[in-house]
Amino acid sequence: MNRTIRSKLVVTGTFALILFLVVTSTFAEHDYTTECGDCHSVNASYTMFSNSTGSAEVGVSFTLRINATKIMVGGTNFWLSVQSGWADNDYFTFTPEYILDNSVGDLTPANFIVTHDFTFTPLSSGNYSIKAWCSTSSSSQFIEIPINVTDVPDVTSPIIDSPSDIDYEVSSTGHNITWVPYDEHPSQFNVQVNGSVVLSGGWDGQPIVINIDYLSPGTYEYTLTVIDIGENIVFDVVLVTVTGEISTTTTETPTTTTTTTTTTTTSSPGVPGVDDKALTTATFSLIMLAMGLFVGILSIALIVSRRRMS
Ligand SMILES: [Ca+2]
Ligand SMILES: [Ca+2]
Repeated sequence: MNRTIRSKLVVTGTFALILFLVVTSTFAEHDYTTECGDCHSVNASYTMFSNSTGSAEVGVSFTLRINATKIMVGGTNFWLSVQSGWADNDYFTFTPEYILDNSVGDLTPANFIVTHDFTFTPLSSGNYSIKAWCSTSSSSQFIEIPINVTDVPDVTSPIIDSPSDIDYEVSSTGHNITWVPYDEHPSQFNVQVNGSVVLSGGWDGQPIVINIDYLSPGTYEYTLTVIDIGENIVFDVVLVTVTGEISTTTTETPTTTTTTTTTTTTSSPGVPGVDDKALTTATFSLIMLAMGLFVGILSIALIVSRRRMS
C-alpha cells in the first residue's frame, strides 16, 4: 500500500468515525421519559447511589441526595434525572429535574459526576421505589431506591373537656351530658355508667352526647373514654345525682264485681251422687218393713206361747 492510498484510508476512516459519532449522538435525548431513555443502552460502568435511609413518613418531606458517576471519562452531556411516571415516583410529590454535569444543580464540580438533592414528600404509606436515571448521549443507567413509607405515629393524646356534674329532680327531663373531646386522629370512644359500658363505637372527632333522663334517685358515675389511632387514651367523669322520690302513681283499675249466688241446702250429709230425697223414702220403707217383721214375729211368738199353755 503506497503512502497516497494509506493517507486516503486514514482520512476516510477519520471522517467515518466522526460521522458515526455525530449520528449516534443524535440518538440520545436526556429528556426521554422512560427509564432507559428510549434509545439508550444500559452501561454497567455508570454508577448511581443515594443516601436513602429507606424509610419515610406520609406527608413528611425528606431530601434524597442522588449521585451519578461516569467512570470512563470522555464524551459530553452527562445527565442526572428524576421524572414522574417512573417506577413509584408518582407516590411522592417532587420537582422533576434534569441536571447536567457541572451545570446549575450539580453539587459535584468534578467532571462526569453529577450530584443533586431531590426533595420528596410521600403521599401515602407503602413500600415504594424511587427511580432515578443518568445518561450520556448514547448510554444510561438507573437506580431504584426502596422507600418504606409509614403513617406518622400519633403520640399526642386527645384533649377532653370536663362538663360539670349534674343534679336533677327525679321527675324532671331533658338532661344530657355533652363532651367535646378533640384529636387530630380520633378513633374510638365508650361511655360507662358505674363501670359498665353503656355506649361505644367509632369516634370521628364529633361531640359525644348522652341522655341521662329517667334515672332512679341516686348517684351515678358517667365516664367518657376517647382513644386516638395511636391508642392514646383519655377519660372524663361526670357525676349525676338524682334527688327526690319516685311518685307512686295509683292506677284506677276498673273493678269487676262478680256476685255469686250460693244456695245452701241444710241437710244431712249425703252420699255423692245419691238423691237425698230418694234416700229418705228408701229408709222409711226399710223401717216399715222391719217393723212389720217385728210385729209378725211377735204375733207368731204369742200364738205359740198360748198353745203351749193351753
Ligand atoms: Ca460535575
Ligand atoms: Ca392524637
